[in-house]
Amino acid sequence: MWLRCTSKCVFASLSRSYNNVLSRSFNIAAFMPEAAGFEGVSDRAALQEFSLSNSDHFWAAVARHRLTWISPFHTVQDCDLSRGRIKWFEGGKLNVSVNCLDRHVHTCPEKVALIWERDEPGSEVKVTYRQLLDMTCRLGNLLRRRGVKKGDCVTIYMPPCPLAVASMLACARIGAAHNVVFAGFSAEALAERIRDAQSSTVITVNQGVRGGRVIELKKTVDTAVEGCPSVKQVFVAMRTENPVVMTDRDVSMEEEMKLEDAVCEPAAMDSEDVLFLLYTSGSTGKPKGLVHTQAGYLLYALLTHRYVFSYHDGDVFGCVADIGWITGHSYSVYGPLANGGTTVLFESTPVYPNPGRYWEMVQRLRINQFYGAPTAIRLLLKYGDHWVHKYDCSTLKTLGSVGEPINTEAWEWYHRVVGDGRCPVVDTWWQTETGGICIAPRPSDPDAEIVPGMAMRPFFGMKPVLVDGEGKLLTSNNTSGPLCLAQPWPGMARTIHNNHQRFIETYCQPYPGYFFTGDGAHRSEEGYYQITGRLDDVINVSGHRLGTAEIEDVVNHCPAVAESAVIGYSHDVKGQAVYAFVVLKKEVGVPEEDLSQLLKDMVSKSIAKYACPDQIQFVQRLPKTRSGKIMRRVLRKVVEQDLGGLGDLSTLDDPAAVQEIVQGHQDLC
Ligand code: 6R9
Repeated sequence: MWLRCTSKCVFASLSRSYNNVLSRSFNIAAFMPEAAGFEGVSDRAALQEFSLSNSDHFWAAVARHRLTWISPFHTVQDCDLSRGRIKWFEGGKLNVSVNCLDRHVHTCPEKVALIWERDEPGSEVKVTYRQLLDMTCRLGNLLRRRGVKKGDCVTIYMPPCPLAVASMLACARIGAAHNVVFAGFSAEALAERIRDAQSSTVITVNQGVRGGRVIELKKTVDTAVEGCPSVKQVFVAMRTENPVVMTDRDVSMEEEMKLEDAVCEPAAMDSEDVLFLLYTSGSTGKPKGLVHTQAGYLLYALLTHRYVFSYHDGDVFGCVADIGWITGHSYSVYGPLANGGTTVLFESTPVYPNPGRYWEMVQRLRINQFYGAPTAIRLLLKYGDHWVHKYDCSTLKTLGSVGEPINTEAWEWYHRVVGDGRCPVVDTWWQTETGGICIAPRPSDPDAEIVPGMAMRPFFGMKPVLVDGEGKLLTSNNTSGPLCLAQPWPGMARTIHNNHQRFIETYCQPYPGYFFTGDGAHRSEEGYYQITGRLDDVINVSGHRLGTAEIEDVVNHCPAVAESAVIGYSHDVKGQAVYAFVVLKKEVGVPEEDLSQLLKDMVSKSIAKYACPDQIQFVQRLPKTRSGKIMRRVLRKVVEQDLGGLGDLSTLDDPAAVQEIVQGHQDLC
């Protein structure tokens, strides 16, 4: 006993002095040059502490150092979370495209900015900073000449490609906001987003190419704009050589760009002018157009990109998310370009032409940081290790995961097989609303522990908190609750387009004084965070957010349907899949199988393919409370086959409804 105690003490004191040596040899100014001016900060832990207790000082120093300003800001921040007022770097003027392009063109014009990994492996296209600036300026001039003004919002419906990035940056150059809509969304979903954003200009491509298939994107835009009187012009870039029908409204983008000047005066934008809208699902049927502004967003994207992934100059960054999602915005486009990095735009799928695609690409492009979604990792691990081992992935240094919880099996495989046990896996938690990564295992000491499946530690300046049902702070560890962010940060969304009240109600009012994320989390004994999932009616299919109400809205539009309830249930590849309970009107006279197919088609057509229910169960009635609310928790338990966990059914209006549903579910299985 005595011996054990002594040896433990000896070990502890040895490791203390070893740590002292480490922290003495750690050069904080090399790690973060701004920190040289932070009093008493000599290691990462102190830097983290400083970023919270001297938040304004921290963000001001970083903003001055990392961004190129046209004129300096006078106020670091003016935020009141309880009232939904969020302002950063007021008084400052800058241009985001200058920060992403011009300043790197001055120092290294021939450096590769984008590697466009096209659908066909081996056909990648490299675009230098000089070339990307040229494209952006020509397009900026074209937009200006065709009447797009500062403050307008341009909708972009394109797959990941250099012209899509140039479109985003051209908007930023002339002070227009962009609204990128994921090119997998249907015409109806696109139209809804164009209308809400009031865009008069849409940018698209003639066709997309993905997984060896051609996708008629221009046709989808044609259908969408029929229902959008605001649209005056559609710019069409040529992704394939196949001509498409062009109307008076359509503009041949590349041809017109050739006629434009390659110099485009950047607009001087206020820090708080809108940079982009990005629509995401909430718990009602109507998607929310989250608004991000110029300086704060860019600063947060570039800082998280550099520190979470330990991105170094010269590295090739491979984020395989589509540019239609926030991950593509922050980590395929804005973060890497603001850092002067080389970033990959991935057009294909993880299994095209075979399940070795990612790793063959890592080898061919010499990717150093790979950032992807758990759903793809779960899919690939099923195909076996040999698809990874065929390729040389030794360039990899960091592996990132985003979009949904990563289960231990997928995490271990990613770490052991893809990363060869050498690369830290950073499970990054964040949202469209947060603009950039909020909780992740890094930055921290390179040898600091990483627990599989845990997002772990807050980023600089971030203060996650857990609250109880009444909104009281849960201060101890080993506890779970709704996850809130207690301190404003520059990257956060400022509002919901045209609906600030909804912004306040969704994020600011549930727990006054805090930003409510909609997720639940667990804080471990050691103080590490693990995300447990959504607390609202949002489900996560293959890392894509979907509101159950959005799907119900579509299903309920079918004349045969009386009402419906949609829930998410766990799926071993997609994370969650969609399950719809549908009550039909009397005497429909159509076989259920046909109706089931019809409803699936309706959802694909109205939203997107990934929103399609995997299971549709027709029921006589839904379980409801006496006040008429659908008891989704009961439906979830039935689908999870956890009949013992149905919980309190005393408020249930008609207990027979549950029995019927249980029986129907068993028949379906
Ligand atoms: C970046 C992004 C956000 C929602 C978020 C949460 C889930 C994202 C996660 C994660 C567990 C992670 N989510 N990252 N859950 N672990 N590492 O995905 O943005 O599309 O807005 O989705 O995704 O539920 O609230 P977005």
